[in-house]
Amino acid sequence: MLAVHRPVGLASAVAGPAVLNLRYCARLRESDNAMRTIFSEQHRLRDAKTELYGGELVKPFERPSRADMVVEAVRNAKLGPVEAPEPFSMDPVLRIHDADFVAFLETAWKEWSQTGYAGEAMASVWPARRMQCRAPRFIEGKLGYYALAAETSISEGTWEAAVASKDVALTGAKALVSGESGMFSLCRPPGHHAARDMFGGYCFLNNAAIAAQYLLDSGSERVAILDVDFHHGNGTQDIFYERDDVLFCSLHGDPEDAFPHFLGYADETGLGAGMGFNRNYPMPPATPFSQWREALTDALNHIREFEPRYLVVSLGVDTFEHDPISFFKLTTPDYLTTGELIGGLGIPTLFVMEGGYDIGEVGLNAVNVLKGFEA
Ligand code: SP5
Ligand code: ZN
Repeated sequence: MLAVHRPVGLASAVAGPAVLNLRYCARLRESDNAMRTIFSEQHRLRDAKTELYGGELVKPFERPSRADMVVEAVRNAKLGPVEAPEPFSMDPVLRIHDADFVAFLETAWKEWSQTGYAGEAMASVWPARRMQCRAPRFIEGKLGYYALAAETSISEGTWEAAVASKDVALTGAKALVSGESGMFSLCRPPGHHAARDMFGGYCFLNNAAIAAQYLLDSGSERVAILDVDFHHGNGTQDIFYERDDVLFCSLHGDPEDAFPHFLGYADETGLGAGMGFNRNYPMPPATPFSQWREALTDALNHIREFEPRYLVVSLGVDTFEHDPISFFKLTTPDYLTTGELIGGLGIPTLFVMEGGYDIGEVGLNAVNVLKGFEA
């Protein structure tokens, strides 16, 4: 059980007759325990028609109904209030992402639509080995320069949704600074694959990294990031790889077998000042919860030793046994246990939504982590 520091306006509540006071107290206690969810309807602006999957263009796995299912599950579970984000400036984004990359994301759809191509904006050419790594003028070249994978197309509204998503993350982070012990930023599109100058893996702006930096900039010395999405959080790792103020721990499918394939090995432990502040737990196909939980326990021990002021959890539930693009075997009750284990740290925690593609179960699985955390 975490201590709750949320300031509540008691003054007006205690003014009425005694019987009312009692009811008010009960309600206050209830909402004190409740976790607040930040959610933006703007997520729907990210509604790409195509994803490159298995050599075909398919309807994207990362689709609007995901977030709608999660917010519905939050409401059904009476987890707590669902609130809209407040708008932040681009400053916190520019603490993490390069200005030229941000400018590219902002104008990519417009530039692409001016070419007259029929489809959505997709990378098809890269600065591969022994070629020049510089951004060319034409959008087709720029896409390859800034993309880390081809599956993620940029569509109309993608930028606007990504901006709203980082506001969702930042609003949650700000509430932690105000004394909340647990917050849920229901971000969509997700963020953990996005590096300072690359998009891909359904991610554009790295919501978790932006929130973590905001927490540091609010005056905290150390922040830990725990990434439990099925995929390695390559973007987050890359962003903090040479730093000792952010401990990054990621549990994921072995990159030998799983996206993003080119980062996430166990021997990536940090560089320079960041040496020892990056920990990867790659795991093989069909990994069951018993094994995954051992990795989680080890990561949590390292986080405890690090003594962070805040914890950011990149919460993907694509570790689920029936996830259509992943290969772990977690079950719905396992997410309750996961939340309990994370809550056992007693560190103020921001949950940032990442992946999870079993549309029918993504809501319950995500909410179970949050319920477990609060238990
Ligand atoms: C945020 C997040 O979860 N992004 C994941 C992006 C994964 N995109 C590439 C998926 C390639 C899937 N190949 C799966 C083979 C399954 N048979
Ligand atoms: Zn994922």
